[in-house]
Amino acid sequence: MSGLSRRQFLRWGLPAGLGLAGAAAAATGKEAAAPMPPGMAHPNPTQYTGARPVPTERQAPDAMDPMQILTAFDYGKVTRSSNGGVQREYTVTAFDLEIEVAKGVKFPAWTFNGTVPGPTIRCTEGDRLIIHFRNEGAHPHSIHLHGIHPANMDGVFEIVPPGGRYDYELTADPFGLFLYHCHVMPLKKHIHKGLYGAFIVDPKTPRPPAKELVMVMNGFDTDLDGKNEFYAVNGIANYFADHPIPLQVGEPVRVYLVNILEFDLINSFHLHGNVFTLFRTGTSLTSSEITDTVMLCQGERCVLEFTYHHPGRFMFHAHQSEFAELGWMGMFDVRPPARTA
Ligand SMILES: [Cu+2]
Repeated sequence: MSGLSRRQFLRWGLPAGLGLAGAAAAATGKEAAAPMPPGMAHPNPTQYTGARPVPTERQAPDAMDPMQILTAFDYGKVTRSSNGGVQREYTVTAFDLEIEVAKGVKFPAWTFNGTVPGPTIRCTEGDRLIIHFRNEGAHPHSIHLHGIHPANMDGVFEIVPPGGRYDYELTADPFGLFLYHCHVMPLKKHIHKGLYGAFIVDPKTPRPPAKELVMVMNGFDTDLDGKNEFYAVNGIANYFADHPIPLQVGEPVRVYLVNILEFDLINSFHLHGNVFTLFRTGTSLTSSEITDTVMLCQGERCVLEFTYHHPGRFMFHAHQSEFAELGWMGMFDVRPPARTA
């Protein structure tokens, strides 16, 4: 994190001696807040409350389902203004939840809406977005979105304490594949514990129709030694090896690929029996490359498009063999083309 540390934020933003509960009171105007550093004023009032976490709209699933995450898009609650503008409202709640990250292996995660990764937030460029964030976890958190937005919507300095709330308001810009994650220090802990998700901004003229899949590449340090014991796509090691993704010969497929893997410098995606058209970051509709392997550092994304020519089972996996062997491996089950009578 460049610029101000959280400690500096607390020092400048609050009367001396106040903790996070005090921060909450100050920000709600119950006590006079000290002046903010330049550029850190809040045109939109924060909703820190400082109250104890009270479960509200928790909708934790019974179990993590990477297949569901693969095709679930949260388009928010849509309202239209008189001039035809689209506003989308999302509710994202952070809370702590033990999840199963490999068969029989539990991990004490910090989640957005009860899954790791959190919901895939989706919209169209130019939409007005309001993300109602509630922190019902035991630690301070935030939502840092990638993309263009005002400084106080960046989720870096406006740290939301347990029991607190914050509304992120922004106009979706530009189109592309982005991500969001908590930006509270120590960052690698808040990310690796599970606070991240994909953020898709569609172009105004939609991409061509395709079967669309979200793959968030992640990992888990289950023994807290600063290294990952398990690697995964959408949160459970080897899930798509045990549950192949059904495709059809001739069917256009689009993968929104996000790398949020902590501790390891790079990650990758390799497709068997095929090549894909690569759109780095998804911010252009012109492809940069046709390949079968792409490498991403943490936070990088790309859109992949491909169509299978042959039926059968085809692997996809990290081309770091170690990652593949520790869970980052899946299968496509490509079925013959549907017969027409
Ligand atoms: Cu956090």
